[in-house]
Amino acid sequence: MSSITIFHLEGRRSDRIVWLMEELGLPYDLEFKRGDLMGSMALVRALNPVAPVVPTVRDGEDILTESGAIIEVLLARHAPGKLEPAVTSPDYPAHRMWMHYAEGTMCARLFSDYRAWRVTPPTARSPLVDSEAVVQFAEDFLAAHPWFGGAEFSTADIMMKFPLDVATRLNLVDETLFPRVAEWKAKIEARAAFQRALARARPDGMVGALPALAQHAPSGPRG
Ligand SMILES: N[C@@H](CCC(=O)N[C@@H](CS)C(=O)NCC(=O)O)C(=O)O
Repeated sequence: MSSITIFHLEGRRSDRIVWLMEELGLPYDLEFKRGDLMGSMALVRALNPVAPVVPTVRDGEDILTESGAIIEVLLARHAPGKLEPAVTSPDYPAHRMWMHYAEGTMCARLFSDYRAWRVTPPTARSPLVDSEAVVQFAEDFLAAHPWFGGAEFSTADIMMKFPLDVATRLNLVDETLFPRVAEWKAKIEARAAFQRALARARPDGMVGALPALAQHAPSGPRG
């Protein structure tokens, strides 16, 4: 048994931690009920009844939640200096920003639009920062940088794959408007570690996928 156990739901944010471990070549145990999201959640609830969310990771005596923080803790403890730019690198500030943007802004905006647009399909773009605006921000960054961490593949890419998949899979944005994001996804999906992670984390593909929206907001200027 490894000291690191990942409590997992197929196709959800815990994929990030499985992928991280595959990129690092570190051993880990994976806990989930194959094809049974409710059964997998029951395992998490038994471990962490107060805050049952996925991913939850047991690292020795510690129970860790929040995927970005889990990645930072696992790297600092088990692979210092790997998969992130040094603090002295010019890439460091952007890497940190994307590490936190993925959940703090991108997932927040995507899921808020998803919930609202499922109830009332949008006829106009929001004057606020909406799904198209957050994906455009990513597209613009990738026009000038090969990876979200700058020059090299990093944990910022691991954080950003989930929301950028959500944006297109759930039809929150028109995928054809974001060719740099599409190229980046293709590069990610060609990585051997990503493919190993998929084989382990999603042996049956997506399980219980949320339905795609019938309609997203019309693209173009906001307001
Ligand atoms: N910001 C958190 C989000 C965690 C989260 O919401 N995970 C979802 C699965 S992707 C979950 O646990 N859903 C079950 C629930 O909210 O009851 C993270 O990055 O870990």
